[in-house]
Amino acid sequence: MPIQNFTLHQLGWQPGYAQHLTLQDFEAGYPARVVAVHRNGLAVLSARGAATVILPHGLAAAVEPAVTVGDWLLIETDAPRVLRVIERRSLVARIAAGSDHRTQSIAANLDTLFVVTSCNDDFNLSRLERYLAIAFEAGVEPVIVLTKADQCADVESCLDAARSIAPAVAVVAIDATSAASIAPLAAWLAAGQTVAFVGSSGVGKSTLANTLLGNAAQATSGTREDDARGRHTTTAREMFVLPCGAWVIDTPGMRELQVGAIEAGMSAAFDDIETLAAQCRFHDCRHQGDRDCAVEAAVAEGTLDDRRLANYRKLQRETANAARSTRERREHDRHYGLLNRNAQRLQREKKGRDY
Ligand SMILES: Nc1nc2c(ncn2[C@@H]2O[C@H](COP(=O)(O)OP(=O)(O)OP(=O)(O)O)[C@@H](O)[C@H]2O)c(=O)[nH]1
Ligand SMILES: [Mg+2]
Ligand SMILES: [Zn+2]
Repeated sequence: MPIQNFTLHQLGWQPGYAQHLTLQDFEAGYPARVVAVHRNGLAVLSARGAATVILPHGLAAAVEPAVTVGDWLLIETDAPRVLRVIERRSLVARIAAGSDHRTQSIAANLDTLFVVTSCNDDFNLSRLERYLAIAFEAGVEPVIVLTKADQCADVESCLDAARSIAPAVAVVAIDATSAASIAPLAAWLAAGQTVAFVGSSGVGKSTLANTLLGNAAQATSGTREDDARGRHTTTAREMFVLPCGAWVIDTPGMRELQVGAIEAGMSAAFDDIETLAAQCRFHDCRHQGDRDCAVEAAVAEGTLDDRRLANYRKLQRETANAARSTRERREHDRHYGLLNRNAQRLQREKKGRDY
């Protein structure tokens, strides 16, 4: 693809970002958007074109979760040096696989999160609820995309089921391999908009990205690897522009998507349960055999699905665990930071005595 110059507006810049910058910031540097994270640096695009920059250690350590695709940086005017990471408008994140419960960034500064699942094997309401809670927590509009509609005998019941868990969220069923079929997605793909695809491996995220790209360069060249079964699977994260001017972030399918401390996202995704909970007799009702529990009454009446309640409980537990781990890690870091500073002070005093 020829190197293209984009205006800030085309890159997705919005006036809100400037609120966090001073006049001095604009004199010292210019905004650039992270379009790929490589081992040897961050690929950025700005009104000046493409560049690769390295995030200084101090800056990297100060931004948590880490800088990711979609982030905006302020780059020094006369040198390819990052001055600061511009405050994010939104961040989609999860808890990294492994034990230490750190939050891992998926994509920053999105306008829309396409939650992709297929109408067949992958279709799972509890998984969809999990993604919706993450999108709401991030402050990003979710859209549920049901792929492989061409291989499903009863698309309508998939659509109805998806709508039943989130009445306010748009749901579209498509054949990701067909350009005509994906036309309904255009509503979220105006120039300068940034969207990401998330969902299990094999549901068709990259296929959809390629169909959106049409005859433009392949969305996935260089970012896919054949796995043991000869399938193509997305391995890297990058952002690319569609012919319509929208930016797309394709992500690798995640086998286990653990949620962080997403209290606000949970309230938005499960507002029906939280409204019911407000009517329970006891304000600390656990909705498990407690007296006069409005939530369990709704399950008994058949107005609330017990699958949905079980999933809500499960996600609440994950949220509480994540919040506790973050608290514990902060305390741990504070404690060791203090020990370290004391050790350094002792060393300095000792040195002073030696001379
Ligand atoms: N018939 C049909 N096939 C599809 C559709 N969407 C995806 N496929 C096929 O499903 C397979 C997997 O699609 P990918 O686009 O690689 O899936 P992915 O979500 O990017 O997977 P990961 O990168 O592993 O996360 C490919 O063989 C696609 O051709 C669809 O809507 N209809
Ligand atoms: Mg893929
Ligand atoms: Zn209750």
